[in-house]
Amino acid sequence: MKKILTLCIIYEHPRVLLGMKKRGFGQGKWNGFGGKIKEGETIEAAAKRELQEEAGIEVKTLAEAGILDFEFEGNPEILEVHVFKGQDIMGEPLESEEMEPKWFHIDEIPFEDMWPDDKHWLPLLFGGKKFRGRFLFGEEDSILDMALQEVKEL
Ligand code: 6U4
Repeated sequence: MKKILTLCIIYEHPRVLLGMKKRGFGQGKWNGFGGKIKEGETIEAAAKRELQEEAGIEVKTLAEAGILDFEFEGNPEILEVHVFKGQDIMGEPLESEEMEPKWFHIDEIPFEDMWPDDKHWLPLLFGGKKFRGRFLFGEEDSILDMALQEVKEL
């Protein structure tokens, strides 16, 4: 069972836009913006819609940076997360019911309050690399196993 999700990191050097997730999956963590794909929607269209819904912004430039599979021990469901890098935003980020957006300096990313996989792949995204990865999570979101590699094409 695979569930496809989007995740969008806005990176306009040297600032990075993250959102504090206020509810649902990943609550209490700083994260990119994203969510599920709706029927009939492309993955990129879903990424753009979630940016609008969760942060109130549009982006001129959006490129897929990586694909990550997340698995949870004892759970057959795999989350296939399509990670996008966005820049040239239009509008000011606005708080939504789901997210409180905030700009961070690239040297001050709050990794300790993020999903623990982020510190592994975010540097690749910042460096303009493409990547594929797989993370297996155990209790309290600890990483039990991981594989991550840079790829030429996704
Ligand atoms: P709804 O139904 O909107 O409440 P919710 O349960 O909040 O859904 P949703 O749709 O916001 O979930 O999707 C979860 C988001 O979390 C997606 O953008 C993907 C992201 N995500 C999931 N696992 C992650 C992980 N290990 N690392 C990460 N982001 C992750 O950086």
